[in-house]
Amino acid sequence: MRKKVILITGAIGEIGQALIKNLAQSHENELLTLDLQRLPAEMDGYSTHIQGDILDKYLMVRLITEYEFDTIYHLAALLSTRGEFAPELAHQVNVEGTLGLLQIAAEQSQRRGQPVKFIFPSSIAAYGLPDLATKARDFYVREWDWNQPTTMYGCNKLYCELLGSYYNHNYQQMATSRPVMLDFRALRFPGLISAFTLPAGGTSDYGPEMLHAAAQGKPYTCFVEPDRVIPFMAMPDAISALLNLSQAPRERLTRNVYNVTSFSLTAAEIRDLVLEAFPDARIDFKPDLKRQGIIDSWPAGLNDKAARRDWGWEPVYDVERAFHEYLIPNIRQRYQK
Ligand code: AKB
Repeated sequence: MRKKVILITGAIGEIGQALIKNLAQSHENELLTLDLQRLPAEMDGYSTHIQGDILDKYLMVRLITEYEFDTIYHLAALLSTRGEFAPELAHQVNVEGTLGLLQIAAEQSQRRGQPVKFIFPSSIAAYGLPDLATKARDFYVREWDWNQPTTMYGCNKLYCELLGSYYNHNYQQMATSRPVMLDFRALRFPGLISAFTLPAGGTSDYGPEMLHAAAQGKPYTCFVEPDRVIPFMAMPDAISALLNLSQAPRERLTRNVYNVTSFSLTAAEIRDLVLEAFPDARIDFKPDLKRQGIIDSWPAGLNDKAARRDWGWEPVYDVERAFHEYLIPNIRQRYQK
């Protein structure tokens, strides 16, 4: 008999660590986590952890023989800046890795006669706005606006959203009897800011980096101009969004992919919030035109009306609460230790 588990790939990434800590609080959840690296020691006992590669077919076959995946949170990905240094590797991990897992979820859905839930974090990187004037005009983009990403990561995310929808609705459409399809649900996240972890290889990283550097008394040079704006969200809201979308009744969902957002800030506004908390912080701005170009192609805000309407999405942390109740106190404590 195979063991029923929730599978989390990319487990040691920022979202992964926060999601595991949350899911492990309930004893009902049996977690199987997968990552190229070990889980941090403080997370020992939270899950059965496999150190391995989602592209390793033998490993994946072994896992299928031992486990039944009830829900899959597929978080493993190479982020936007890193993806530009290794676009083909990004494609392999982000697209081929996702395709392999979708196939596994599709087969398991058929075998057990019940859909496997496949939860996928997509990103503002799926958008590509042509210039700053359009970005200012079309501030809150809807899911179907400007789906013309300029990065490999953004292309990968957009295509994987489509692949997920295909496996959800049209997989094996020529078969004589309709197979049980998997249940694919995706969120387009803005830049995420955690008090406990730092991102690696993304382009929205200047937000969290500025804050964590200031708390450690380190100088920080921001790689975009002060007036550049994108949407952000505090990590606890990102975790609630994943869990709430996963628990929403299927019949309430009118889309496979939902925008979710919390607050939009310019880099200067982030600096001001950081300086309010850490008045000695040394922050300057020296744009890296290539990374800034990526930020310029991402929207200034997201229209998340569909998520609010269909499954009651609402962020708990607006900008005030995010900084004053979650980020600053926790970051202070973290580096004081
Ligand atoms: C990145 O910057 O690549 C990510 C994202 C916005 O998806 N944080």
